[in-house]
Amino acid sequence: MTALTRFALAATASLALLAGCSAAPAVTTPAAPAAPAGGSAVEVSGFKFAPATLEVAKGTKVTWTNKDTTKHTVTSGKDGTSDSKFDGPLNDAPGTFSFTFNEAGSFPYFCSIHTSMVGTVTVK
Ligand SMILES: [Cu+2]
Repeated sequence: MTALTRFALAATASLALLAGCSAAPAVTTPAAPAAPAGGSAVEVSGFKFAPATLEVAKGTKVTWTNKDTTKHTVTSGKDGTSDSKFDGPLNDAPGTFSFTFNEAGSFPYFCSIHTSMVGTVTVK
């Protein structure tokens, strides 16, 4: 075996090692956590909350936007009785009210001017 042949064999072996390395499984990057399902915006239009039921993750700030040309409120509670968790005026369009839900649970609300307008925010 000549010195050149030995060098060639060594080089081939090195290449094979390198190839083996690059064929190793790539480290997979975990996918970014998915955003919480559902939006955090409620539109108030035609004397209705839309969506009337909204599901959000704890810590989500929900914003109601009034599209009507009349005032509404976003008042927590049910059957027209406030439970004082939140109570926001919604001036005529484009009035907005926001509330951050930091506790899990089901939070019904209504409009204190038009008590047939009802909605619920469910916090997971
Ligand atoms: Cu109203």
